[in-house]
Amino acid sequence: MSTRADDSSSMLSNLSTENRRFEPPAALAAAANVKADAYVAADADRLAFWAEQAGRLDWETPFTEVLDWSNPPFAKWFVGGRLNASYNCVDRHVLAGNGDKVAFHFVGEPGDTRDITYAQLKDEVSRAANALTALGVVEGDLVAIYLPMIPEAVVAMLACARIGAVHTVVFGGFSAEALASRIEDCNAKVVVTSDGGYRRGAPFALKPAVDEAIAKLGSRSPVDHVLVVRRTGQAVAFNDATDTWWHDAVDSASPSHEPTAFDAEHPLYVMYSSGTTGKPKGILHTTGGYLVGTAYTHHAVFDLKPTDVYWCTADIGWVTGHSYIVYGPLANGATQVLYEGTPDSPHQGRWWEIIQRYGVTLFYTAPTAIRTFMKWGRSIPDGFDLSSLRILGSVGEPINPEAYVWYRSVIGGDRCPVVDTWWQTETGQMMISPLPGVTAGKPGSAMKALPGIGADVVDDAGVPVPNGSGGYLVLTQPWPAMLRTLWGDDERFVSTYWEKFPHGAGRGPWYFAGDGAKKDADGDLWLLGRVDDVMNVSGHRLSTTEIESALVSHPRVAEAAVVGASDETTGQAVCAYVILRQGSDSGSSAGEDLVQELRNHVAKEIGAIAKPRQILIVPELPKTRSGKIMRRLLRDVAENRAVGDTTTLSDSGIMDLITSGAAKST
Ligand code: 6R9
Repeated sequence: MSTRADDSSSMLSNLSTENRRFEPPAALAAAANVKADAYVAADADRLAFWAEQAGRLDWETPFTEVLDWSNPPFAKWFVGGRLNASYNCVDRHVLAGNGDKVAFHFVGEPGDTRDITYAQLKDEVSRAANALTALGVVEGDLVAIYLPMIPEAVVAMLACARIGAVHTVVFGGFSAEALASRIEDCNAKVVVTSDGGYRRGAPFALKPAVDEAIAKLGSRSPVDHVLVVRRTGQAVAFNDATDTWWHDAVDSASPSHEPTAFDAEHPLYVMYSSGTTGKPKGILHTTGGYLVGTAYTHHAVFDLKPTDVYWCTADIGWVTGHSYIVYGPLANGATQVLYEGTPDSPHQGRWWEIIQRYGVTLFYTAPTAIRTFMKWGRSIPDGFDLSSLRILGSVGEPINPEAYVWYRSVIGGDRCPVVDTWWQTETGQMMISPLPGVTAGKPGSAMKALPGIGADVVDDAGVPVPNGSGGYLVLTQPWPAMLRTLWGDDERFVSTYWEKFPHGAGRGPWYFAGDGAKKDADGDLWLLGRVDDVMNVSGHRLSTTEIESALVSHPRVAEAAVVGASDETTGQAVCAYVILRQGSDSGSSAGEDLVQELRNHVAKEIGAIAKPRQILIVPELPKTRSGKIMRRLLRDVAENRAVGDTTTLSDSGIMDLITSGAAKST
């Protein structure tokens, strides 16, 4: 984003012309967990509001102060309180008589299924806690978890929390290199892994990457033990000095384990976020505030009722898996689906089949998945009974209005509210989102800050912009699940998030989220993408999100990624990569006409200035494992550079396809 203060209002926009509105269904609104008065209560006394939400948890020792913000940006929430996260997520539900309730309907990709009740989960977590203790893990130790989406991943996380060990989950898709750097940075004593997992119908290996990571670190390796789950049964190299089978250590351990309470600010986990530059940031979350923030938002935004079946499709290695598969939903005693694999294995209706089979009522996924389903066509979901669904969530990227409407109509049968939830690894909990029983949704808008959360859009000087203008998204108040620091790097924590807007109206610094946003005429919020991705074309700031949404609003486009490439005359020029909906031909002769048509379509939707200089029709886009488009790599292609670091790509072959396509078109 440009640094000129007068720039923020020159952002061109087509999104503000969106005028479709979706009122909450009357029955849902009448019975909603959270109603409009929550905003009023939180506005009247924010800290009292959060103190009340803390009452959803069991505290061994009550806290004496809600928030200590005397040394910003270092926050302490629920000061003096003591609790155990694993007890709150598991034991207390069993003690309350819900031991037979299913915690997880696990669905393995090859078709194996397993239902795990809260009572069974308690035994399994207790066994794993005892096994970790036997391996020498004590309070404050770091444990790396490198597993596929299997129940043991959840069990391992909760077992760590139970004994006060700090987990760091590394995506199963990451390389040995990435694993090694995380193990070293956080000094992990134990690694929990598996022989492998299943993806796209085939087994893949994990254990060799752990061996390679440890070998790479050599004498610098902090790892004493590797605990190995047997998932696929493939052959693994076994080092008797360090390696232990999970089924040996855990299955033989006692299923009783007395959890100890820890301070509310005791570290719960470190999650590495691979920014676009520099070494990954180890984002630290602590116990009390994080659990309060995730449990409350899950209760409010998904309106969780005891009979609901909730399914979040995120990987456990992404923060969404931590907050909205493990800690929030389990603290609330939810019944969930946990699915190991991909949406197209063995067929493109796999997810809808799972929803039909388990009667899923609350569904949480990412825009990238929704656009993929749009590309495959509605006849696939139309073949399944999705009538159990009542609320649909979205997270990870801005959801294009067209994708929102498709999701609501095709998946949600025109009856389910869509909750577009904006948040980050750093925020730990949802921050900006509709409430399904309160908000009249606007396709493409995350609407406004949840009760108890302060968000605004400011210009370069930190002054809130008027309605109808854009700028930087900031969070104006501390919140319970906020990151506490970057692991071992307080300085980087302060400089990355808190130095840009240091004097938030005399109330301490405001949190700089790194996202561009806009307030519409009603003051509702539209997220515009990372500020690093904003383009400057002949002095006009253009948001990648808005041009992408204009492209996706064309009936032949399923997905689009837009980047700014340097241009001699305009400073930057708009370059677009487009995936077509299935059935629309992508042959090269039709291609030229279509490209012209799409360029004109953008000009009509936004303005001539936003007309892409170049549009490439591509079969796929480069994405991270959490589904975010890696625009940095597309910028490399657009500017004819060698493609940069691709280690966090979900599929490394994609860049070859795109670069060869780009070469042909020039
Ligand atoms: C939870 C998660 C954070 C970044 C964030 C923003 C983008 C996430 C969004 C969204 C628009 C939404 N983002 N949700 N943008 N609307 N509903 O995604 O965490 O992986 O740390 O990414 O994702 O750019 O700053 P994380």
